[in-house]
Amino acid sequence: MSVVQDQIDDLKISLNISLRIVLIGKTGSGKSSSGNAVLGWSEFKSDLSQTSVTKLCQKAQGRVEGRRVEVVDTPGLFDSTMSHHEVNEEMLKCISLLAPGPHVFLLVLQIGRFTPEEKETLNLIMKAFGKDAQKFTIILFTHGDKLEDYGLSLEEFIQKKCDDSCKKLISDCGNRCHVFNNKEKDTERKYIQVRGLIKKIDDVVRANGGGCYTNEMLQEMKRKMEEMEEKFKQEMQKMQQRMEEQRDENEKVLQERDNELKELKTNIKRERTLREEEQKNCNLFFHNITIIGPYFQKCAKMNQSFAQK
Ligand SMILES: Nc1nc2c(ncn2[C@@H]2O[C@H](COP(=O)(O)OP(=O)(O)O)[C@@H](O)[C@H]2O)c(=O)[nH]1
Ligand SMILES: [Mg+2]
Repeated sequence: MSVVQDQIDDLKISLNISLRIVLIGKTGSGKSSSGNAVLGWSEFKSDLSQTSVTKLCQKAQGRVEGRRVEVVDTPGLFDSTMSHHEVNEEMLKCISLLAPGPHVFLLVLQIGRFTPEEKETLNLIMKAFGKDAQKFTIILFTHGDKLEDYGLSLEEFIQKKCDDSCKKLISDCGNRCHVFNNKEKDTERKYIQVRGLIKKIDDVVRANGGGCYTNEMLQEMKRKMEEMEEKFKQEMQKMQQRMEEQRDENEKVLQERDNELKELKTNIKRERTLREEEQKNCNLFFHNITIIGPYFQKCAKMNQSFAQK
C-alpha cells in the first residue's frame, strides 16, 4: 500500500510542473546568496549590509536537473525597518507570486549566528505564517564554510553548538535541515549541495501529498491572529474597566474617610471651645469668690456676735 502510495506521490511530484520555493529569514542570513545557488546564477542582489537591500519580494525561475524551480527571495521580514502593513503585504505577495502557493519555505539561518534578536525575528516569521507553515519548512543553514573551521558536520554542529531554542526550532520544523556554503567555488560540490536540497524538498512535497502552503492558510492564520488580537483587546478593555471601577471605589472610600476626619476635627474644635468657655466661667466664679468671700466672712462674724448678744 505504502509503495503504491509512494509511486503515486512520485508521479504527482514529477507531474508538478515546478518546485515552488520561498526564502525567508533575517537580513544578512544568506537568503539571496542561497537563492542564487539554487538557480545557478546571480539573479538576486546579495549584500554584506545587515539592512535589507530591498523591501520587496523578488521572483526568479530556473532549472535544476531538468526540474523547473521558481524561487521567491523575500526582504528581511520583521526586520525593524518594515512596518506591520508592509510585512503583511509582502507575505501575501510572496505566496501569491508562487500561486497556488509554495511547496517549501527555506528558513535561512547563518551558522553560528543565533542571537536573541535573530531568535525573536524567526519566531515572528514562523508565528506570522502559522503552524501550518512548519510542515512546509526546511531550515537552511548558510556559511557552511564555517563548519570546516569548526571541523564539524551539520548534525554535530546542531548537537554541540546549537542552544535549546535553536534545537526546538529545528524539531518544530520536523528536523529538516540542510547546509549551503555559498562561497563554494568547486562546481561539482556546488551542484551536490543544491541536489541534496532538492531531494529534501521532494521529501517535503511527498510528505504533504504534493500539496502546498496556500493563501487560504495564510488568510486563516491572519484571521486567527486578528481573533486573538480582538480577544486581547477585549480583555484589556475589561481589565481597564475593572481598574477604573476599583479606582472609583477607592476614591469613594477616601472621600468618606476625609469626611469622617473633617467631622471629627469639627467635634474636637467644638469640644475645645466648650471647655474653654467652661474654664472661663470657672475662673470668673473663683475670681468673684475671692472678691466677695471676705465680705461673706465678715457678715458671718457679725451674725455670730448678734446671736451672742
Ligand atoms: N562565507 C560565507 N558568506 C556567505 C554565505 N552566504 C552568504 N554569505 C555572505 O553573507 C552576506 C549576506 O548574504 P545575502 O545573501 O545578501 O543575505 P540576505 O540579506 O539574507 O539576502 C553576503 O556578503 C554574502 O556574500 C556563505 O555560505 N558563506
Ligand atoms: Mg537579500
